[in-house]
Parts: sequence; structure tokens; C-alpha cells
Amino acid sequence: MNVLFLGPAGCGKSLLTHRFGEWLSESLGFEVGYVNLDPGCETTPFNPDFDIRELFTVQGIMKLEGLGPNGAMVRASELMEERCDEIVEKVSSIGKELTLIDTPGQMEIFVFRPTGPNIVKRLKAIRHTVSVFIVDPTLASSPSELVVSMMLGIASQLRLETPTVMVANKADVEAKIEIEKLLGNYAKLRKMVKTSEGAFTDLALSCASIIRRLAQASRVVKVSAKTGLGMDALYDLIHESRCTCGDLT
Ligand SMILES: Nc1nc2c(ncn2[C@@H]2O[C@H](COP(=O)(O)OP(=O)(O)OP(=O)(O)O)[C@@H](O)[C@H]2O)c(=O)[nH]1
Ligand SMILES: [Mg+2]
Repeated sequence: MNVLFLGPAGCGKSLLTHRFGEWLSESLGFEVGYVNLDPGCETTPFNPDFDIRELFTVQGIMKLEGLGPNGAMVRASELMEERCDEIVEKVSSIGKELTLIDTPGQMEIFVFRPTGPNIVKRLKAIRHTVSVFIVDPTLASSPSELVVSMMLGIASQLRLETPTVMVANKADVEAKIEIEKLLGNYAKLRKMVKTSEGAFTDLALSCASIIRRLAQASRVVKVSAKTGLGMDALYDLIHESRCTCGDLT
């Protein structure tokens, strides 16, 4: 199985890839493969079996093509697209039971451009692929912000067409709202969105009902990539998503 880690910049994709992998091998004895698909990162907390930076880096593109960081990131995305076959071949030949895939910091580069969907489509054809969408509590400090974060998760699910589970990371930091509880209690979420101030309360309420209908994961688990809290719950959630889509191989 492949597990993709997705989410907004700085939400903890790389650290969670590392921590979850460490937990899978130490606690469950799995053979874990690691992939870095972020051409812009300086370092990775894990030791990748395949690293996109073996092919190109954002820094290199900036120098070579005289581009700024954003232009170089877009160019990197195009290069990933051009070398899609090679990337899929490298990822698929890792040969571990579970391969954890860290994705670019700026998720729009991967998810909202053709690159991500194309790579994932091919990975899916080879073996079961699940996404973990990470909600960053610092970007979900009010009910309507939480709704926005979840919409982003649903948009990723639509783009990549993979079973997608959602986690609230940074559980070791005190959160302003109880994310996982609110999402497990739709009536409470609606009530809180309704009473929160904002010109777009109605819009937020409509989005909340979409989340209820479309979020594949009926629950969100709380994890900490820093302390390792919730790795067992994340594993269960991934396993459940696999059972729901009928693939138990
Ligand atoms: N307190 C706390 N900090 C965390 C946690 N997970 C990640 N961080 C911190 O958040 C920052 C970003 O973590 P990364 O793992 O690099 O996040 P990322 O999503 O890979 O970041 P980009 O790839 O740059 O978008 C780092 O300073 C981490 O130490 C967590 O569970 N708790
Ligand atoms: Mg990262």
C-alpha cells in the first residue's frame, strides 16, 4: 500500500511521514519505504528510498532558469509531469509493504496541477493508495476556519480520487477548538458556525453540510507528529478506509 501525506504548507507532512513510518516499523514490524516528492525541501526527517531531488531541485531550477522560488516550483511541477513514468517506476520499485510518500510544501503545486493526479493515477493502478490529509490546528482556530480546512481536504480527495482520511496534527499544542470532536458532532459544528461572527455564516453552514456528506472519513483523529501521539488511531483509520473501498489485499 502507498500512503500519501497531503496538507497546507507547514502542517507537518514531512514529520508525520517520518513519525508514522517509525511507529509502523517499531510497533508493527512493517517494512516501510519512504519517498520525498518535494523538490523544494532542504532536508527530510526520514531517509528516502526515492527522493525527487535526485532528478531536480527548486534551488537548481532557480539558478538554471533564472526563476524566482514560485516560478521554479511551478517549473518543478512541470518537470515532475514530464518525468512522471520515471517517478512512478522508482516509487513502485521500492518493494516495501508500505510506502509513505511526502508531498510538496505548497500543496496546490501537487494537488491542483495535473502532476499529482497523474502520478497518483498511475500509482493507484499498481497498488492500493490512500491519502492522509493533515489539518493544521493553527489554520483551524475557529469553526469556519475548520470548515475551510476540511473543504481543502475534500478538494484534494476529488482531485486525486483516493480514499482520504483526515487527521488533526499538532495535538501536543493547545488548540483553540476541539477539531476532532466538532467533526464527529455535526450538530455542534453547525451550532458553533451559526453563533460565530462573520459575513459568510450561511456559506460556512452550506460548506459544513457538504463536509458531512462528502468527507470520506466519518471521523478525524488527533495526532502529533512531534510526540507520536495517535499513530495507532491513524493506522486504524487508514485500515478502515481500505475496508470501506473493498480492498483488503
Ligand atoms: N508542536 C508540533 N509541531 C509540529 C508537529 N508536526 C510538525 N510540527 C512542526 O511544524 C513545522 C513544519 O513541519 P513539517 O513536517 O516540515 O511540515 P510540512 O508540512 O512538511 O512543511 P512543508 O513541506 O514546508 O510545507 C516544523 O517546525 C515541525 O517541527 C506537531 O505534531 N507538533
Ligand atoms: Mg515537508
